Amino acid sequence: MAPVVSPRRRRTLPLALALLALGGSLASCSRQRGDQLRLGAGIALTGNAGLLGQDARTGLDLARQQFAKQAPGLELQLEDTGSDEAGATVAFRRLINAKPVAILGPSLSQQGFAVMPMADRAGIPVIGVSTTAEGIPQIGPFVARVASPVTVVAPRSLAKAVQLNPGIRRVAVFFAQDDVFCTSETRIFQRAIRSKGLELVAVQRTSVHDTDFQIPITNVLRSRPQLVVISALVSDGGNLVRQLRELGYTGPIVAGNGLNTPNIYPVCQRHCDGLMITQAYNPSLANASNRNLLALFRRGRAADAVPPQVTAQAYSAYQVVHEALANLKGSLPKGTTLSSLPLQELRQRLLKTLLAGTYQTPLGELRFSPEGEVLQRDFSVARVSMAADGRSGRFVLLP
Ligand code: 1QQ
Repeated sequence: MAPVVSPRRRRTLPLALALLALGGSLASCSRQRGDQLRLGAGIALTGNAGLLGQDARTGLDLARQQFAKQAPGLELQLEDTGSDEAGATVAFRRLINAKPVAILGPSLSQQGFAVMPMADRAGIPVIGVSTTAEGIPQIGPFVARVASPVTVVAPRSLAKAVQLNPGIRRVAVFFAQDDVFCTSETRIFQRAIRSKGLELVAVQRTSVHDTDFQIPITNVLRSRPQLVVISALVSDGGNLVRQLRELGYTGPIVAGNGLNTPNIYPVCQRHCDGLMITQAYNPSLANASNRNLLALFRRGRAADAVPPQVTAQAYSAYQVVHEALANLKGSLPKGTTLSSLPLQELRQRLLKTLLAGTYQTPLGELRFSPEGEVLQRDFSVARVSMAADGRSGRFVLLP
């Protein structure tokens, strides 16, 4: 018996069939173009480093908007790593199982040494967005980063502080001993202090979990430092800065990359004023990529709002992967799609193409060493300038 078709269904059936056919041909068309690839990202959205990871999330989101209409299409899978190794391990396991073409992240070097080897062993290119400790690219052949290392970054803020305060002789250092980025950064700071002939009058260990610094600060202030240099993360570092000022320290403070976010404002408030921090991002850079980032960032914000460094780094990481995939696609024989390559081969060729490329990003021109270390040219040093109410501030780039 013929199926009973209601008059309404009879009218809509041909249309439905036509749409189905069109959908099918569109699907096979997009498969043919090979344009839908998965990009993983493991970022600290919660915990102590969440305040830095939020900046990265903004950058990834803006890059996704910017490149949404350009081939190849990337589907971004973002996982929260939390701020420790255990959270990062869960997030990276999930990402690896999702079979991405590459993974961006994690936020902290401390997490990177735990999870980058996982991606490396799986043969997945993993691009550090904000991991600046020494040794990250050396983790394995599939590991690279867009964040310039402490060896390049840290000495600049110290040199600027000394240039602006030529009378300085006595320097005290604080560092969080339970974070590998902090121990790496303080090593570079301390080397730079000694090489300038300055006296290291105190080296004080703290923890990223500390909130009360009264005792270590009291000990350090006894050594009468004329400059304080801090390697810590956002919450502990911000509290340390605030308590240093509350306990009477009035000299200059150099802070490391762990405090490099406007999200420190609610933590150290008016006491953030004057902090000196090296910047791998200059918002006034006049290239097309930075103009795009600024325009996207300013939508729904003040017309002169500027993205934090980590936002620009995350945006750049996404851009580099996107452009490397586009370059790779261009090198394939006509008619060959990226997704027609076996996934492992695609990842290997992506890595090779990525490391060989030159990219005009919001961080300026980026290239990579064969080992995956980023080669960046442009840096500056910012001085944090807080409004009188202690709520808002700016990172003012020093000449
Ligand atoms: C690192 C860092 C972080 C503090 C930046 C988010 O530089 O862990 O290497």
